[in-house]
Amino acid sequence: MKPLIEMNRRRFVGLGALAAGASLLPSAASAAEAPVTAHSLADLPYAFDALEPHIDAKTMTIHHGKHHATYVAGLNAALAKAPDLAAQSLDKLLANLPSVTDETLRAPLRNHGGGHWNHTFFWNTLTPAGKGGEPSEELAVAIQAAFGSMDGFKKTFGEAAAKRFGSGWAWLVVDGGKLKITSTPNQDNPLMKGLVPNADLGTPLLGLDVWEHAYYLHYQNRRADYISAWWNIVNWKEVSKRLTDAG
Ligand code: MN3
Repeated sequence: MKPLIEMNRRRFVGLGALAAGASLLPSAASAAEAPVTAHSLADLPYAFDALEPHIDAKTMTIHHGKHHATYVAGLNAALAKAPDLAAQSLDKLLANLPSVTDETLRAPLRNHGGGHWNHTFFWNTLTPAGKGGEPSEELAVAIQAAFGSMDGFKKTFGEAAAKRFGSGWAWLVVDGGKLKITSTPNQDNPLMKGLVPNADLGTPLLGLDVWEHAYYLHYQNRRADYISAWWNIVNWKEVSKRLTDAG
């Protein structure tokens, strides 16, 4: 799979760049010793109100500008203490988390790195209603093979999202050419091999954020209504492309 986050990364090398990125860095001295790679928050690929009425503008504004931004800042703060890891793509970093033995480092990388990856993936999974197209033939055939029908797929995926206790995500992944539905707690995701128990891991194609911050302002406790509305804004062109890219 192509690294998702590469396009969002900036490399701070000179003193001028240091000034611009100073708040992300532990100190000018350590950044001057070696180039420090910092992750940044990309703009949404659509306006904050573009997903209405299914996801409201205020939820999108806070979700992106506060929640996602916090994950980016937390990831950069953790990587500032581990410059050897900062050189890796985020995809690789998450896949290699079990090799990070210092739990005080691994926990923020897992929570904030997962949060950054998951939200970037989530924004790109969505598009204004009516613009997402249909699943490609390749994806439609794979859904039929794994779940019997599109309705069967949506039912099983919706159940995984509804049953995730507390905060977490539901996922459609491809693993060895086969589609599977799984869910993860917190900001874990299917890239975190060796860390997530009871999860079917693979290459993520579709992910649904079921943290209350994703829906509570509009839907309050009605997570099921959020899940069913969410299907209206899935970007099937992007999901289909991810299946093709997964090879
Ligand atoms: Mn979220």
